[in-house]
Amino acid sequence: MRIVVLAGGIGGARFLRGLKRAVPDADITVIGNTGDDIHLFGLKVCPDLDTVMYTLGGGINEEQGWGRADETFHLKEELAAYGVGPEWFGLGDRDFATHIVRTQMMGAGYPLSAVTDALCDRWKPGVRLIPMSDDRVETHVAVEVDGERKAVHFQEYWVRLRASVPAEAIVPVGADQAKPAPGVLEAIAEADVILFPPSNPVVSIGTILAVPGVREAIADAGVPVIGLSPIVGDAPVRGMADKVLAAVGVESTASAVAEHYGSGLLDGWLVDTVDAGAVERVEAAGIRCRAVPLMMTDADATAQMAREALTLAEEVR
Ligand code: GDP
Ligand code: FO1
Ligand code: CA
Repeated sequence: MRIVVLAGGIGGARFLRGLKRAVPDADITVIGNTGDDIHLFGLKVCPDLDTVMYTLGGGINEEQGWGRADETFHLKEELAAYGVGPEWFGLGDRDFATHIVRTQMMGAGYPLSAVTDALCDRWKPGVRLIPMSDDRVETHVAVEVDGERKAVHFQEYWVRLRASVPAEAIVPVGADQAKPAPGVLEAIAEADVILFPPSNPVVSIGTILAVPGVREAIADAGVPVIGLSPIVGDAPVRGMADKVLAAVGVESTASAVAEHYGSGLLDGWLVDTVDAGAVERVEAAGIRCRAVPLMMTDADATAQMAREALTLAEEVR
């Protein structure tokens, strides 16, 4: 079975671990969000690609959900001693090596997709990980600080400002000019099923869908497209999805997120059992819906979520 998954960072990566456990023989292609990417200290950092790669490759900091296990921060401290920031972004010594290799290869002319392949040669995530695009896309957030409206990088909004000011608009800068990376449209066209894990609907999956051609390819693939809600009990399980959903005029409920994707894209939607009351509204929007446990508390629970998504895919096929 060929499965295509559109993934952000932690939510996508943890779901993928469950999917691999549920269907060990499946051929899984992950289309990763690169809108979170940021250039720091002259290096290109790709948080969501790295979170997927480290999580599936066994190098992730499990408690934190991002960054490397067994990490130290000597390099960051030395940079700070020179007064070189930003100090608000926590790049560890082990993680730095990934960004150095990536930046060096890109400087030598390799596209991000080829670099990601090379990094995955080490981590062996057991999936094919492709960035959504080789072209630079950066998500910016329009905010009002002290009466002044300005745009900040998504990482600055989330990591430095901790999403403490309302987001007024989300702009995937460069997305309209970006081309899908080699293999993205092919994988979608050849898929037997397409999954939206419980990733952020705006700044993870929304950004991938903003790359021209991706949304159309999914809608035209003619195979079941099944999503899992990242909103449980009218709030994100973690992160700032509520803030960025508000910025695009969508309420933070499992049913509103399904309607935001729409029946033109989604065939099936899983909500958590606490949101069973949302099933009727989602089905009224033309999307088949089931309520099942959606908390990724451990590997077994997450594998069961993946099985439920594949079962729903067979129901709508
Ligand atoms: P990020 O890039 O690290 O923010 O990760 P993603 O975009 O892939 O996923 C973020 C989303 O995952 C958030 O909106 C969370 O609400 C959601 N999430 C995290 N853990 C869980 C979980 O256990 N269950 C569900 N249903 N959603 C989760
Ligand atoms: N998240 C934080 O909350 N604080 C950090 O200092 C931080 C550093 C960081 C470094 C590398 C990396 O791959 C991820 C990192 N993250 C950090 C996570 C990441 O910025 C976010 O979880 C996602 O991009 C949110 O979608
Ligand atoms: Ca992210």
